[in-house]
Amino acid sequence: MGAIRRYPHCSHWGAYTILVEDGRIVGVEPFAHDPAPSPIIDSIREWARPDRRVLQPMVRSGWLEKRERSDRSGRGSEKFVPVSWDDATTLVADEIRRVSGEHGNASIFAGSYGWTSCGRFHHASSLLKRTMNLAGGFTGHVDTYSIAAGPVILRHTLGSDVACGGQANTLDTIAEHTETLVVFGALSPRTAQSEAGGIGSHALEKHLRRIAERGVKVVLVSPLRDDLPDWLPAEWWPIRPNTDAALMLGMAGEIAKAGRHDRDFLSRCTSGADRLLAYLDGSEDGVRKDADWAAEICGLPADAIAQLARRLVDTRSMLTVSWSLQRAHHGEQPFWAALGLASMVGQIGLPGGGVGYGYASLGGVGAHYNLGKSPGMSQLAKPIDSFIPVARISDMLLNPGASYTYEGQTRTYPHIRLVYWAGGNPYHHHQDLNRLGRAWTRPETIIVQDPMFTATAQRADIVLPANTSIERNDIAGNKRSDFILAMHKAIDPVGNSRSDFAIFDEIAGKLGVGERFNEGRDEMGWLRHLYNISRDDAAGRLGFDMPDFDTFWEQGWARCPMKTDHVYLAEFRDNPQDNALATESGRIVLGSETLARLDYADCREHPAWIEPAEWLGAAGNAGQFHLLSQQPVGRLHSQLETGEASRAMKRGGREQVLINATDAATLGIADGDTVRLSNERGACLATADLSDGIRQGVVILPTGAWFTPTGNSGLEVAGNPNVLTLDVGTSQFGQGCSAQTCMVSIERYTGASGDAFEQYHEKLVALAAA
Ligand SMILES: Nc1nc2c(c(=O)[nH]1)N[C@H]1C(S)=C(S)[C@@H](COP(=O)(O)OP(=O)(O)OC[C@H]3O[C@@H](n4cnc5c(=O)[nH]c(N)nc54)[C@H](O)[C@@H]3O)O[C@H]1N2
Ligand SMILES: Nc1nc2c(c(=O)[nH]1)N[C@H]1C(S)=C(S)[C@@H](COP(=O)(O)OP(=O)(O)OC[C@H]3O[C@@H](n4cnc5c(=O)[nH]c(N)nc54)[C@H](O)[C@@H]3O)O[C@H]1N2
Ligand SMILES: [Mo]
Repeated sequence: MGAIRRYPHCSHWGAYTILVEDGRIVGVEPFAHDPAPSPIIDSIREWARPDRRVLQPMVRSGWLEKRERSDRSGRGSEKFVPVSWDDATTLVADEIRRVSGEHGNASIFAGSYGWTSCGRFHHASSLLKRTMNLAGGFTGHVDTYSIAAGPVILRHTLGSDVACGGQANTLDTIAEHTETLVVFGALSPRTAQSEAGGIGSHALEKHLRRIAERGVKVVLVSPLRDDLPDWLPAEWWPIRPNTDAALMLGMAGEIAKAGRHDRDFLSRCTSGADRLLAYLDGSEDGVRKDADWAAEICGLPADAIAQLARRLVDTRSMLTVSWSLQRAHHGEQPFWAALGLASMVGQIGLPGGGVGYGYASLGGVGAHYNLGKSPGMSQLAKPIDSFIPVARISDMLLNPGASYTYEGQTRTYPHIRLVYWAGGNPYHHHQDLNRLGRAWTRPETIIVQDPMFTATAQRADIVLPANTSIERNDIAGNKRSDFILAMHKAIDPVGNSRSDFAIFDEIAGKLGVGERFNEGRDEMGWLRHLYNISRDDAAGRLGFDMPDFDTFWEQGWARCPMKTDHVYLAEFRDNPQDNALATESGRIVLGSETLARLDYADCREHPAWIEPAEWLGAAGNAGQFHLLSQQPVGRLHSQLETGEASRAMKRGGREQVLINATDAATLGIADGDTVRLSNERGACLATADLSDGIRQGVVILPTGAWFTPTGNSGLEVAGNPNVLTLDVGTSQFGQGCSAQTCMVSIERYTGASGDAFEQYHEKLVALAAA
């Protein structure tokens, strides 16, 4: 028996120490400074198992033979041929050179969306972009799957999207000053487990306990009662999905009808309020927006809506809006309507008043935020400016040369020949995966770099096995995190995998840009360099001392300079002239000149209720259910899907779909039954989980089950909701993803169905067996 060695490390779900004996992980201990560590930390043991790892660089046999003239329908079914690293990186470099030479760099898509690991040095998509920028550029993406419609509309109406990313009122001020808190979506420890780039301490619970202790009146507006912890006293308003904008506007209309809107705030701090008021009182379209009107759309009682509207103006009130609300068709509207409602109430800029977005959607949003510079690899200057809105990937691949709009501009989709994905899993994250499957046959070549044999890697021409973060040294930390964390190498690389930096360094070398890529530094040289940039900035700009690199590395953490007790827009409220916002008017935009000129039906000149493409109130869908796909509690997206925390949430070898017990009884579905969810886009299986904490007519299937289509029909057996979801932009303005807009049918499934894990494994064996 060897001695147990301890390695400080970090992932998006928190910091921990890995205990290793004789090269094997024998324990995972939570970070001592974390009051609420995530159970997912234990699942990292899975990374050390070879079962689903890519163990060797591989090339699809048809591509190896015919290159860009291969039969692309073979992707995902044709066998892979193992190759050496030297051959693999030569093939990659040659292909980048060929495509950029023959077709120009815009025909290379390296947007490569995805969360990869939390290490900021080996950050796969940053290193890919750094490499490609040195090689002449690439087509990238803007915005994220998390937030797109939201920041686009807030940039236009608030002049910035910081209120979406953790710099609206911090939760400490809400916990101390708010009297009425309306939560649209969730304030959930489930999502607050994660933070992009790692998190040192999970602080949500502390703030929620204080809210409970102060006896704040809390209203949870969500189809799911579990969106707040059960120990926080709250009224539950089980709203119909995708109708929050109507509820917000109905309350705004009630306030206006009673003459209680803050005229002083509206005239000093907003522009275009007259357009919104004309919509609310019905002079624009003949329909008065009030509690009765909203009740009809949202499926909530009108008297409660009217009462809450009065409470908003009678007490110090705060609206929080989860990111999920804007991942829906017309997702711009709830974000803008909340801003409109808060402006009518007139408490924006006061402690505990106003509106903010994304609280607890990530662990750092609403927590104290980092005033220092967080570590990160530079992607270097972009030689070309070619991009798509992130979720328009299938549109782009299917429609080269077609035009589309974004933020008021008309642009053209490039013709993509080569796709390079590193650290993301589009066969997890994108909507309407069967449509993505059709789009995926368009590029001549697809390269995927990932530790895991994901559904995306299965469908690549060249697969490069990256190692996981525990097989190399790295550094974690982000703009919201209270710590910078050391990520020590704990085990040797699994199989023939290599670090992302080593892979790109070799490719950059073969492209003739190696020295500019690595700047003469090795792994530890880079970590020291990146840490010292943050340390020097904190000392020089903020007079904040951080330990020297060696001390940091040894102890595993360093504290960051944090901002607490932040009241968003306080200066602006006091003096809007001197603190003008970067909007068309310098004020909060409630009626937009720009959008009036653009004249879009799906994003109008003021916040409005616009019916989504699919929802419970639409005619002709009796017996169907609104499917929401929330973030999984036991893993991050598709990562560590086989880990214990993730498996604990599955039953019968597949993901569970939450369904109202009364609905289930009507359908003859019992708890634990296998059910089939379907619509015209696809079908999947799931295990029924009956509950009275979900609105009737709504079902929830978490994201992240590994895409496992089977048989000729392609029935997905693991429970991946993205075979069902809708792949359309949120609007012509924002073009975000609309994942939460999706109607499905459900039935008890009586056909044969094996264990999804086994079926996934069989597929891997068929693809990669030598
Ligand atoms: N229906 C529906 N779909 C959704 C959502 C929804 O609400 N509903 N949410 C969306 C949201 S908000 C998001 S952010 C996306 C998430 O989508 P993704 O970010 O694509 O999901 P992940 O599973 O985190 O994928 C990360 C990939 O990186 C790999 N990886 C991990 N570490 C490393 C590394 O060190 N190097 C390399 N090269 N690879 C690594 C993992 O194995 C994994 O394949 O999903 C979106 N999809
Ligand atoms: N454990 C874990 N944590 C995560 C992640 C993960 O994969 N696992 N992913 C992280 C990422 S990348 C992101 S972007 C965030 C996302 O953070 P969020 O977007 O906040 O998370 P979701 O779980 O998608 O949605 C939160 C809740 O919103 C409710 N909801 C959905 N649609 C509507 C609606 O139309 N109206 C109302 N009122 N409520 C609605 C649902 O009941 C759902 O439970 O989570 C992060 N945190
Ligand atoms: Mo996200």
